[in-house]
Amino acid sequence: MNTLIAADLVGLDRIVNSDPVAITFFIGYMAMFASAVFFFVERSSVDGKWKTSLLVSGLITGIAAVHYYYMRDFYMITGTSPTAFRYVDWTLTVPLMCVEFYLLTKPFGAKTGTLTKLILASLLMLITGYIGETSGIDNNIFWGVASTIGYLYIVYEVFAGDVARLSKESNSPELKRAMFLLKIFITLGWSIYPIGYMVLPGNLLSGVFEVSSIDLFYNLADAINKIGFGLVIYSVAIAETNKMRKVKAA
Ligand SMILES: *C/C=C(C)/C=C/C=C(C)/C=C/C1=C(C)CCCC1(C)C
Repeated sequence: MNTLIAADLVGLDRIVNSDPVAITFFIGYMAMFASAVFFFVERSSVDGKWKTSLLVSGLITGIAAVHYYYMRDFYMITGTSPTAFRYVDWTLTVPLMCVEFYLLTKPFGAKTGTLTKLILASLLMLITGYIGETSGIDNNIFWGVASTIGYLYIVYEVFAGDVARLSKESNSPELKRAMFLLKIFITLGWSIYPIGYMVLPGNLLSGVFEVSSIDLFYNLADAINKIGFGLVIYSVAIAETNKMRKVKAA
């Protein structure tokens, strides 16, 4: 068979023809996969409770890698957004990011109630977001606003609620720095998603970008937030591990 025809069948022509959306799916998949391997392997370099945090980072990027594998193929074959895969991915990975916050603040008395509130808010955000993306042009602003309420609640918890209060009680500068960076991810990094959502027909940015650019926003945001978030956790885990080892050695 002629190789061009074969490439055409699996949609590889989109990459050959430098379709930016296809390329970001391709790179996104490799980046998530490589990060998952990194976090799993690095578990052995950190102590005790930090192993769980790195395990969760590995799961977040690993689950995303599997979804990107399917989303990439879906996009290359159909040329449309893999919305259902996207939301299944987020429904698994966003609650796991809430678990990361819980694990960080647990030594200072975080309760599972806080974790439950964060997870419920993220489910509100994602379920209404999914309805908004799939229910057509008339309602997507309404559902987008509903989703934003869930999002703002998470921002509130991290800046002024339980998570903020508990991390203030820590006397570790490393943990405080990590919390500061995670707040930036939640406010700036996560805000890329609603901006992407607004390119949908009938929404505030429709017409400014092509509809397919929603996946450019989402792919970029996922890489920043899932991998970046994991690296922040990794750096505090390494710093705290080294500190403990020095104390033990002295
Ligand atoms: C790894 C995946 C992450 C961190 C996904 C985060 C997703 C959001 C913060 C999505 C937010 C949305 C809104 C705030 C309003 C419009 C609909 C959404 C779902 C795109």
